[in-house]
Amino acid sequence: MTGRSLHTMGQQHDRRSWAEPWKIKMVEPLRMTTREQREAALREAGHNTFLLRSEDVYIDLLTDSGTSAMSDRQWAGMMLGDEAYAGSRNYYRLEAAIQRFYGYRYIVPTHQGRGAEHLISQTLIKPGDHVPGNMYFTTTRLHQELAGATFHDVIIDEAHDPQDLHPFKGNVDLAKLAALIDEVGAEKIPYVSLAGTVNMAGGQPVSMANVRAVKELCDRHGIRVLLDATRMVENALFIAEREEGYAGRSIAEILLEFCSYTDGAWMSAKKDHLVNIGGWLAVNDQTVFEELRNLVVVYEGLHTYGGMAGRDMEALAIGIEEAVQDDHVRSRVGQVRYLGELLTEWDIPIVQPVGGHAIFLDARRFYPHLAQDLFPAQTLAAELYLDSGIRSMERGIASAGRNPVTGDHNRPKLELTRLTIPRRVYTQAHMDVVAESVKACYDSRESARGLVMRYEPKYLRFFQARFDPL
Ligand code: P70
Repeated sequence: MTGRSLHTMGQQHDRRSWAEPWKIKMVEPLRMTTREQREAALREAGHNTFLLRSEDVYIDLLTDSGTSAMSDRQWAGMMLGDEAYAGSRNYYRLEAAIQRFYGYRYIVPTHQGRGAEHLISQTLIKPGDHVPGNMYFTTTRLHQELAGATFHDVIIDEAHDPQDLHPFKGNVDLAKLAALIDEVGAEKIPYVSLAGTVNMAGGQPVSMANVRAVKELCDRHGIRVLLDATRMVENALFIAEREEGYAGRSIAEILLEFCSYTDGAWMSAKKDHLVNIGGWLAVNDQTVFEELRNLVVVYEGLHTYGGMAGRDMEALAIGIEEAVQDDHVRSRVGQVRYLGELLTEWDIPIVQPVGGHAIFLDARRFYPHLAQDLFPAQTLAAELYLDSGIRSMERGIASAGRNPVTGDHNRPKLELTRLTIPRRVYTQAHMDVVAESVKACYDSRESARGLVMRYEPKYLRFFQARFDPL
């Protein structure tokens, strides 16, 4: 560790002193395990980190979804739950918060993101339709396919190259989108599925110029632009940092402008919004809203709770406001960047530039001796757990599933292991421990031998698949 010239978080933001904009009021003890215990736990979990018990995990970087720490205000809000079946006061607070910070007119609450994806897909997609998007997301694409659509990746090529330093690797390639419109016809495209940031590309942002251009192109063809707003707050910070004309603008202003170029959004509130459960859908078109509001009662619950308790909606309404505070977003993304800089300093292959919510280890370059069919990223997640009890997630060939027509594996260019940082949960010292464990795995990389899949479920196989070591 000698000779490292790291920027502190303060230096990253041109300030002399800087720290997390919160202090800790309640703690949850962590449990450390022995290597023997971890070997047994991993075997029992079929070498799949989704199947580990949380008790057997030391630092849990599986996901930033539902794992954030709520604030004292959010916990206080939990006591103000109005648990009326219909017309809960908390619903109206939630509706007002979404209207204020995202700018959409009509709101439908759901229990989490995929509930919203299900409703919007079933409402807008007809069998035989085509949905273009800036890289696939697992649940998003599955709901589009289940509704009868074919998904088309129209992200810029740079997004598929972990070493390309493009500042907005989440951007839509307008030529690819225009070519698809020409090929299948605008009437077969119910909407463009735009995500900010792009999870599977490494948490990479979309620029304001790009969303504006996508909107212009789509308006000419009468195609809607719908936003997966799950990590849009983080996207807004990258715009402030990297896009001309946005320096010094607040996260809230940028978020509102970005959303104004879209016709609606779905949200997994378990990320940006600092709650353990929740989601929503929002649109500006009243007819679409009425269909969504009708369908929500079939699958989620009445349209004033959509699967959430009143107290959940209150914590969410408060979380939305906390999520757009500039200091919070800088601290959150700054912590991810700090871990990224440590690993970069040690020449460990990660996706660059570092994205908003996670570090993505590049398992192809980590394990150049492993063929993709031996699940290098899954192997790395297992090795990291064995080394230190840190839990990460595969985002490679296992996550990509199979081609619905040919039945063969989808083989994505990106074969990544994700270290996802929950919001307001871990300290910088935890980040140091994580970096040291990744380094230990990197130093012993030649001994990794890969995995074979012994059990494969039909849907979203990565959640429940089981593997054997080779
Ligand atoms: C993650 C979580 C969820 C998610 C997302 C984006 C960009 C929609 C959703 C769905 C949880 C997850 C989901 C599938 C595989 C692994 C992990 N992402 N859009 O960890 O929202 O989970 O609330 O139904 O990232 O990245 P929800």
